[in-house]
Amino acid sequence: MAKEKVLVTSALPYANGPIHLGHLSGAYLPADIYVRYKRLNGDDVIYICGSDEHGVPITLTADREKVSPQVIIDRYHQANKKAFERFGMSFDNYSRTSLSVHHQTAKEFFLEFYNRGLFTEKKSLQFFDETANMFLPDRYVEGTCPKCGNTEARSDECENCGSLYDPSELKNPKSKISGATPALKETSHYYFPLGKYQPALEKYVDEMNSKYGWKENVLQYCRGWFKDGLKDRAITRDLDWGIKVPVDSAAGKVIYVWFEAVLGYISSTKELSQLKNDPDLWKKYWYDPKTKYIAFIGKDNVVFHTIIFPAILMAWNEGGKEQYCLPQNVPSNEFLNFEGKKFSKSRNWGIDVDEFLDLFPPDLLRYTLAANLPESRDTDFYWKEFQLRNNSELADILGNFINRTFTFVFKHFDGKVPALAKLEKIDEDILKEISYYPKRVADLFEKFRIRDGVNEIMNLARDGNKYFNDTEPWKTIKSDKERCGTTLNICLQTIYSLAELFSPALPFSTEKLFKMLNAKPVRWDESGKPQLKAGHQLNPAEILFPKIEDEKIQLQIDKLDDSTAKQTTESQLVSYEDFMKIELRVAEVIEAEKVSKSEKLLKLKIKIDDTERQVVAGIARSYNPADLVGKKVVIVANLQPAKLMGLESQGMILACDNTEGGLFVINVPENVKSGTRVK
Ligand code: B3M
Ligand code: ZN
Repeated sequence: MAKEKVLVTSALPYANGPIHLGHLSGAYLPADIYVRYKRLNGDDVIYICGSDEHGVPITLTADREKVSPQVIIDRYHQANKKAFERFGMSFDNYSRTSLSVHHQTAKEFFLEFYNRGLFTEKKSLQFFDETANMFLPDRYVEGTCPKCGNTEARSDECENCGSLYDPSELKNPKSKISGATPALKETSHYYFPLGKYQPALEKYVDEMNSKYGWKENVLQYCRGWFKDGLKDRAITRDLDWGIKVPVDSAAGKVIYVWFEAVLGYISSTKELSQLKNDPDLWKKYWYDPKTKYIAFIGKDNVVFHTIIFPAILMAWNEGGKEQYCLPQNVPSNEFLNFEGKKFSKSRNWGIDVDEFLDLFPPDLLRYTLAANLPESRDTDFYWKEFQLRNNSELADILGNFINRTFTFVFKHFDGKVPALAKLEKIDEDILKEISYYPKRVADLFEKFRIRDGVNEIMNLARDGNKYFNDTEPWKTIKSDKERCGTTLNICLQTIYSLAELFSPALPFSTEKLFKMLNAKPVRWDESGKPQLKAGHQLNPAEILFPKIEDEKIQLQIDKLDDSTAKQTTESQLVSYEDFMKIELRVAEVIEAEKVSKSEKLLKLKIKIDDTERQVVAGIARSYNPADLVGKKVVIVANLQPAKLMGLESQGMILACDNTEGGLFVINVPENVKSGTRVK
């Protein structure tokens, strides 16, 4: 295929919190796999992203933490940039919208339109918080969506049904600052004439779809908005934080975050030009009508990328100056949920990328997410599935095939690629199969069916294992060494292809695999042909995908339960009287033994003053029963008795867990007598 010039962007994440797995699945991992594949394909690709650092999500977080927005964006820009790196995101540039190059770009667009008289200035009623003495744009207000009834809708946008409306239409509005019902107060804003562009936008969407096949979910959204009729959109806001409106009469107003954030793709490319000392680099992509521009996003961002951003670019292009290219495709993913529920920072449900990568290598996560991308419907991350994907696919299929082949070649052929002798049908069949793979996977990747592409590659590893089994090298090594060599040669060629095909999804492991093969990647379409010459020296194998033990996964699942329990208690304050109802007492352990069939539980006999009781405690992983005897602990003495694994527990021992999941009792000083009340 001819070399393409490809510009790829992923939605700019707000720098107001850590990146979690849901983000990765939505707009980042699929884009990274696509970009890495395109690079191997020999296409001319740049991959652009950065932090979105303006708008109400940032100021709300800052308000909540009582710090300035600058503190928030500095913290999360750095943290997210680093997390993306650890995850193996191969951005050519990760910029931030607080940079002056971005402010200038946004102002340039604004002024161009302003000077051309494109905007209208309109008075409208906006929510206003009397106590905080400020206007409440966007997410500062929550209420019920006038279209779908979602009770967590924002002042003029509903995440649930994707509709946009006028603030005065929102039902039951509440201020996020004071909780009060906000007043509507008159203010004046500049409006972008979106309605004027509707015919051109409809034509654009139709044309792109018929040429490049847009995803059904994206088309549905677009058709919905077109049907409702596009309305003019206010593109300024009454806020302190953001890009000041570059017009004297608009003091105290900033450019609406969505108007400027999408321009962040352009300014991030400009920054890349500066960094590379190639001032015109960005123009080579943005101003070339042949550029294939692909914008990866999550489904909540569709309207901004298929309607608002193209309209802004069309409006610019009408000025007759340079012509920006518009997105050719907008692969938008549905959502990834976590263990059956939505990710939620406030409800402590989910896991951040950084936390995850402290526990497991990035490729395991990349594979699990890639194999289950929410491309056509919402999907879920489950810890058990993560373990299964690693243990029974990466380890048992891919890893096992690589390992048994390498072991055999090192044992019987000195780690050198054996020669090919006469081919049998089974050999020709698999060689043919391998040769189809690069195109088969490329066709899927080109259609943004990244999940299917990645799952397809694992089928080649399955084929490899089957071929190894069917050709029985452990037998032929004794009966016909030449035949044995031939089949192992073919196994190694298969592994080479796997290394190349998997490299976009598993960049870290395949880098190691190429080292083991003592070889480099070739162009994508070449990777289906045998690449390893007879006699080529390999490097010793290492285990690429160790199995994950049940306990390590259980620990994560247990943690989830803990955090849900924590939320309910943390959210309610208790009175002193209520606290005093809980009778905490020092007790001495006099007997301790393991509860059979339980890894967690110990049965203890304890003494409070002179009375003895039986307590069952979940501390077996952290203590030897014998070491507990004679130890003083704190116990909730007036807890209703409960049965645990059939054993009565008359009270509960206070203990705290550490990050590794150990549970440790609270230490009581030596000189405190058993029975003493703890307050
Ligand atoms: N920051 C929304 C988000 O992080 C927004 C995307 C901007 S793309 C230009 O979900
Ligand atoms: Zn709605």
